[in-house]
Amino acid sequence: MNTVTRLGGFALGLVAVFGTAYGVGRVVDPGVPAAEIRHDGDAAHPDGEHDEPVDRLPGGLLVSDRGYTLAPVAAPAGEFAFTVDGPDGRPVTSYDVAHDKRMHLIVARRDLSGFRHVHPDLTSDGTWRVATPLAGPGQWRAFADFTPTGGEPLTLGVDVTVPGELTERPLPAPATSTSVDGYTVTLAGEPQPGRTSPLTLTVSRDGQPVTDLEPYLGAYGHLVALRRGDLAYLHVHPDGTPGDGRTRPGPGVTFLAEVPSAGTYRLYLDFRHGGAVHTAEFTVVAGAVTAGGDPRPSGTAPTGEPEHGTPGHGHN
Ligand SMILES: [Cu+2]
Repeated sequence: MNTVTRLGGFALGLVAVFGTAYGVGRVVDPGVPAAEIRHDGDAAHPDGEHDEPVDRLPGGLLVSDRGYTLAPVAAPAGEFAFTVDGPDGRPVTSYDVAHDKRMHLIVARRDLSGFRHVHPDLTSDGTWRVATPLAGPGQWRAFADFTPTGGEPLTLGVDVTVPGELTERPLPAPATSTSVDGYTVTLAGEPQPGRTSPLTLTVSRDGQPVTDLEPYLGAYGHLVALRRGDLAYLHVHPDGTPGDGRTRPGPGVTFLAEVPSAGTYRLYLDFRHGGAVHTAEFTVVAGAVTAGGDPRPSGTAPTGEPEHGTPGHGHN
């Protein structure tokens, strides 16, 4: 291969990278409908009844959105504190209850380890306080999931560094079964890029199905999904609620997950049994996968990851 050809190949590679970057930029632009994610049901409403975009960007990627800003504040050792500053620049003091709480604080390290889901207390000046869920050194992402009274539901995210010796934890391989606190939890269903798909998590203990799960946050489980690479925080809705006459307290709990792109995700299921909350974690891959294990961009949404080693890109 001569130099000109090699340069040509290099230029093509650059085009591919910039093409991807442009795709990401379009996702960020709130005015571009290409990145809108719609519920499956929209196809059944040609009258336009549900034409409003459900989401323009996954949650948790922004520290400030729609006039609201997540702001950590100084706190005593062992405590984590923050405010949500509203459009007037002052801490918000009035919130709506969603999933049984006015504020859900989720934290995870950037390597997707250390997940915790806690519920801070609001003081009258608008400061949320909680015993710190940041369990040790690392680069953490903190997500505040809330609905300001009179506003829309929001998930804002902010990076928090806990100094100390950092140990990077490798992401566990994809699996459909995991153990936590003596329970075995299995996962059925595959997230599909660009649309809503059901995921069912089934809980057993000592080989016996658990059929007396206790309600937690208005459901028989609470599922959070974070995308590897940027920790996008995904909307996952329980399919059915306790007392609705059809939803049973286990062993299976079904969620409807909206996955915005092909890629690797970490799922965190909080469920309550025996008076305690347990968290089962899974690594899942959405979309087609290459032999090397890297997800390929799907036709429905950009992954934000340039492909390497693809034939024709001239990297030889
Ligand atoms: Cu919560």
